[in-house]
Amino acid sequence: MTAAETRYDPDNIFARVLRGEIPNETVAESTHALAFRDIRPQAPVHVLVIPKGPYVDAADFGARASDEEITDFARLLAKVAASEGVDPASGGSGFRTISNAGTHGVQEVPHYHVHVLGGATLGRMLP
Ligand code: D5M
Repeated sequence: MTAAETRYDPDNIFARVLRGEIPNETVAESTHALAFRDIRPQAPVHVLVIPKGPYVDAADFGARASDEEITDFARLLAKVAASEGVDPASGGSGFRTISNAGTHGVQEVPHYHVHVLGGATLGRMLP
């Protein structure tokens, strides 16, 4: 097993969601990814998109996932933005994606996920 694979905790909350041990409110699903509502929503639309594979964060996903998994993940995220009505390309008012990593990123769940936030004007985080 590589160091990156060893770093992945197979009992993290989202691994348990993927195994069906913890219920989730699924929004959309694809071969390699799952989208479900955040349990502590920070905006009217707050969906988490996660790969089904064991990746810790965005860098780990980009380094180890297959092209097929990466494409599938990006396509599911786009599908969620459209189905949640926030994609500007289909008349929505916009959204934000955030992915926290590690200690400085204040990542709570060590399974790669992208937050899709929208449904209201969000506060600016960068100047
Ligand atoms: O944030 C992790 C996010 O995951 C945080 O917004 C709460 C959410 N969360 C935690 N447990 C669950 C379950 N069981 N279902 C749905 N959402 C959940 P981050 O800091 O990016 O790691």
